[in-house]
Amino acid sequence: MTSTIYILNGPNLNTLGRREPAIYGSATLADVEANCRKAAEAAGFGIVFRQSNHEGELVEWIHEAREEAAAIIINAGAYTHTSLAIHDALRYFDKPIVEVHLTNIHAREEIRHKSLIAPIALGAIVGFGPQGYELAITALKTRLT
Ligand code: DHK
Repeated sequence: MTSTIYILNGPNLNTLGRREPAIYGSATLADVEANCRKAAEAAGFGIVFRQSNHEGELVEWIHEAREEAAAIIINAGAYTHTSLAIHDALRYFDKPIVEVHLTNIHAREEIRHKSLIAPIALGAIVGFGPQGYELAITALKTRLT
């Protein structure tokens, strides 16, 4: 079985470190990726780490992951709250999914409380900033080995 994890990031996460740092923090997406690479190496996983501002591209990557990945870690950004297309693609993935958010979406505006990913995820890690991605990798280590 493959030991690759796809780590997918949705819209605006390319601006991490510059966008509303009081909310999203000062780490950049490159920092998050570097931390993920370290954590994945320690856990014995390879990772594919990507970001897109386009819903359809995220859907295509989820389809690709069905063939290539043992699990998906996803921060779908605002699409978390709106995208039935991403929800449907993740249902078809049929392997463990961990939802990650930098912020505690439940403590923010009501529109962010609803996640279309949560009902089909193994679990969700929210509110721990970039560390959430590392916690997700650790959780998958337990689940997949
Ligand atoms: C990131 C975003 O871009 C928002 O649209 C979500 C999420 C929350 C985060 O906390 O990582 O509502």
